Amino acid sequence: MTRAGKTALAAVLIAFGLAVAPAASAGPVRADRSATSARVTNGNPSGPGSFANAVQAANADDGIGGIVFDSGLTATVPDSIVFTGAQRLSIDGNGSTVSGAGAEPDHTWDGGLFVSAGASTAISIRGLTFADSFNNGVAVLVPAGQEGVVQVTLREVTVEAPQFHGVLVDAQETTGYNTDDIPHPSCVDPHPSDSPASVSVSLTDVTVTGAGTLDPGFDTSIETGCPQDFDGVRVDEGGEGSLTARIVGGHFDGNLADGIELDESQSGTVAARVVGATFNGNGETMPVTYEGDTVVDLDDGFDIDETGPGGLIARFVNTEVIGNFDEGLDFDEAGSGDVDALIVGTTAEGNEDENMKADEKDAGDLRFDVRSSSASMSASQDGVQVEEAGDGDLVLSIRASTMRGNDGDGVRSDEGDEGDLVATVVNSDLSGNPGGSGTDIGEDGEGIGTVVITSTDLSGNGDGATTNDVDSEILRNSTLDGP
Ligand SMILES: [Ca+2]
Ligand SMILES: [Ca+2]
Ligand SMILES: [Ca+2]
Ligand SMILES: [Ca+2]
Repeated sequence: MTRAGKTALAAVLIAFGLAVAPAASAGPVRADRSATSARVTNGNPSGPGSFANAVQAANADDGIGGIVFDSGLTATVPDSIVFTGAQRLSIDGNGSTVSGAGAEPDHTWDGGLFVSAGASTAISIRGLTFADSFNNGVAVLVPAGQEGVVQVTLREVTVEAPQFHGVLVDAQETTGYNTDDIPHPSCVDPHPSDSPASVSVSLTDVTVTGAGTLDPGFDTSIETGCPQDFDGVRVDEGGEGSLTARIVGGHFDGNLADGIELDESQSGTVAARVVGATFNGNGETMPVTYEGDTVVDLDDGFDIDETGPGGLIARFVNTEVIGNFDEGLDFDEAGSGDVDALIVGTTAEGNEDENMKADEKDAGDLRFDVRSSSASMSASQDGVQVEEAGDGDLVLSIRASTMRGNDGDGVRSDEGDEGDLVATVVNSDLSGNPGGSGTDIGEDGEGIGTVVITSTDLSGNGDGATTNDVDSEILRNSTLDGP
């Protein structure tokens, strides 16, 4: 990239609050200056110089704040390696690999090739590949009662084909690792702890592929009673506290459930900032038996679920979300709080359900702003679908974007209950959605609905521009008819 290009990109990132801040909260965690490091000098499963030995040393001595691999090692890991210390820990892989290949697969998912299960508030890993885990790739299990911010920083980390999640950060008393739609009664979370802590995850040039590569020798849903909901990256935050995820670069492709799922419950906000990453081909989860029925609950490219007081903030820039088996981007907010989504330069195409979807419930507004992006070719749903319910307004803006060839509408928007609607579409191509409308925009309950569509192609749709209870619709320089 040219200097001018970098400057322009930096300006964009700063404008959207995505700049890479030098502050400690965003950068890689460094061990205390006084801390010492343990070295990994061979790939043995145990003994002097092994990865297991280095972690055991850190468990025994909180003065050890770093683990440094020699370069080019492949370390054999037959069982979960668990860090139990409370100190900040930084692992530098120097391009080495830890591998669970050949190990006996686990049947519960609170382990991994590296697990932090103590009270450490900063885990940082760089330059390391986690291959063929018998469990999760990397897991951070936040203990009950943890306070402050638990920061997980991964840089140039690859996770390939773990049996369960690629990266799991669990700080939530979930009812189990259920899929969104199946609260399986017999599914028990192996780590059922909420904590007051917030969780902050920073992933830079991280690749997670093939999460949920299950052992063919047993059926997880039968063994555990749980659906097979294993994501590339899964972050569960419960109790007080918020969830922040910052993702720069990287690939989260071909995972069994979601590419990334962020799940925030009780009080607190969730904020996701994503630049230049891919979330492609995720969500081909397997059928499970639930109440006698076979249920297939397919999953998304990027899924954010927020409940309780607090809002949902999403910033996606220059990102690909293609060919996922459920939605591409799926944002759900409930309880008080707003949804504030800004999507720029992003291609969300060819997903089975909506390419981009936001669902805001209860008190709070929904703002959904799409610029220079594509949400085309949804196989069974709308290109963009946003729904606001309860008190609050809906502000939808589509600029210089393309929503073509979807099975449903190009853009569908529903404002419900009290609150106003303002929808603006400018310089966009919402043509060729023959089974639906170019725009289908409704305002229900009390409130005023305003739609302004300017310089937009609405041709080749089943209906050009559909409105429901909207007070005023203005079409300027736009094409409604024609093939
Ligand atoms: Ca929370
Ligand atoms: Ca909320
Ligand atoms: Ca609302
Ligand atoms: Ca209304």
